[in-house]
Amino acid sequence: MIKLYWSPRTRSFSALWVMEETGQPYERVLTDISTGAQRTPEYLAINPMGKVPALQDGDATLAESAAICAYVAERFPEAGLAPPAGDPARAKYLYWLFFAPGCIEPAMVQVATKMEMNSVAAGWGEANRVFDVLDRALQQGPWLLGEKFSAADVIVGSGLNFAVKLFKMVPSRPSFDRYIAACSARPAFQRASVIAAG
Ligand SMILES: N[C@@H](CCC(=O)N[C@@H](CS)C(=O)NCC(=O)O)C(=O)O
Repeated sequence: MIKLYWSPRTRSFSALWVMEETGQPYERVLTDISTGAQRTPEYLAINPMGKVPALQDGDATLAESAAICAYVAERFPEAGLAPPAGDPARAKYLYWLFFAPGCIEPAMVQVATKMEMNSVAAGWGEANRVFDVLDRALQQGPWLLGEKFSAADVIVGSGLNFAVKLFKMVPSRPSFDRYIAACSARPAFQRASVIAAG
């Protein structure tokens, strides 16, 4: 059975949410970062970065929330969380899956730290541009791929929920509020929220 290494109130949320979306059984292995459990030799053998979440599926082991979302979507195709190979919708799916760690995450750090960067050199440009691009995409909705919910919504929705609603780091916008409300209405999101609260 899949093992999901997680810690309460962390980025583990997206991994919990995507597993809950599949409806498949999985074992949750509490790796409480407040106790330093992420720095034991046993856990570092699973994720040498010493970060949660991480996932083990037989001989397959991986970390990084977006990669976990992609892996789980492909592992359980019957859950319909990713357009299949060859489907043109896969282009947008991959775009948003990579946009989350590549642009949204650093934009959130930039907002939180007020870090100044040359926007030509910074891969995400700058925070306002990232949120403007996301805003325009979400104005169409209801999901990033239109009518079809996907694992890209899990990773982008988790990040926005964290940055806009929970931590209020990023100013809200009507499209963000609508999207976060749609994500929060999903039963799998709600189950993951209860688990993630610890
Ligand atoms: N890039 C990683 C980041 C994971 C991450 O930063 N996890 C934090 C909790 S939100 C963590 O494990 N911190 C523990 C530590 O650094 O010791 C991902 O997206 O999964």
